[in-house]
Amino acid sequence: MKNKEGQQSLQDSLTGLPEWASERVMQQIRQLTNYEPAIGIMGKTGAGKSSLCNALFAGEVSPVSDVAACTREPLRFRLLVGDRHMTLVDLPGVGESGARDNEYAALYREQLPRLDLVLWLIKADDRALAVDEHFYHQVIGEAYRHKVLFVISQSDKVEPTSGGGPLSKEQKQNISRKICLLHELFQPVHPVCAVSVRLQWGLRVMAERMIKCLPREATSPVVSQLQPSFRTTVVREQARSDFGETVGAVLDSISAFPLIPAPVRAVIQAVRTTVVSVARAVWDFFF
Ligand SMILES: Nc1nc2c(ncn2[C@@H]2O[C@H](COP(=O)(O)OP(=O)(O)OP(=O)(O)O)[C@@H](O)[C@H]2O)c(=O)[nH]1
Ligand SMILES: [Mg+2]
Repeated sequence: MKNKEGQQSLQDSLTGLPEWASERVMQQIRQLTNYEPAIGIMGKTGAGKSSLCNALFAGEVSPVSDVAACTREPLRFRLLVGDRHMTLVDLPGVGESGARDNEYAALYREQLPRLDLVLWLIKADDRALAVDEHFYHQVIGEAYRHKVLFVISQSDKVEPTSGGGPLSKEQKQNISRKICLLHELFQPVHPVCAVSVRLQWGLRVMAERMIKCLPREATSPVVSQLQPSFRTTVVREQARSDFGETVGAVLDSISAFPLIPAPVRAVIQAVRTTVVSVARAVWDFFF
């Protein structure tokens, strides 16, 4: 219902365009509002992948294991919030022994192009980072590094551990050191985050970072999958602005068609600002 209202407002902002052009714009907007995002999760077994997903996203995501590795092959989970879907892909490999780089490289080459983002978890008290480093450099490769967001998980396990209370000043200092260390080792494209699901610490900042790292067409659909407490103003405004930009880009791409008549191109360019502000205004109807 709301969705229809949003579509009608956008449709109205396109009057003046020939029907074929406005149809085309509306079709691409419908694609944007129905986009199903996909996020990959990596990290050694027990890093806290399932726990983090359950904490961030609304609805049950995947079983949390206390003992043995329960994630071997890429496991796909489809989340449903309202009438929107998102896919989470639990990716295997990091920390496994044996020379299986080629096998994993093939698997990742197949998975990575389809993922909007990869969350790579490193447990706060894990010091065996050579394995992660090796995997990052040998298997992920240059082409996909911009899709990786490193997350230090279980930050409450950083020394000196206290026993369940909030993080001490010393722990926070050691977390900062760990963040610096990861920057040195991986030279990541995006800044490293740190969280503790147990203490519900760092999650809001992490969610904001994640939204910033996503491709523009994926931000709004991911925001609608977040737990309500992480749909902060910052997150929502970023998504709203990204949605406006993607709608603007739709108009630009049509106006760049080689055979488009000059007067039509002029109309498209003239309505662009209005259409983008309408898209921003009706964002809440869609997401
Ligand atoms: N102290 C603490 N424990 C945590 C935290 N997050 C997860 N855990 C615990 O760590 C263990 C492993 O968590 P999972 O979420 O199952 O880890 P996983 O990476 O999904 O593990 P696999 O599926 O086996 O690869 C569980 O016992 C969790 O309860 C945290 O922030 N702090
Ligand atoms: Mg798991």
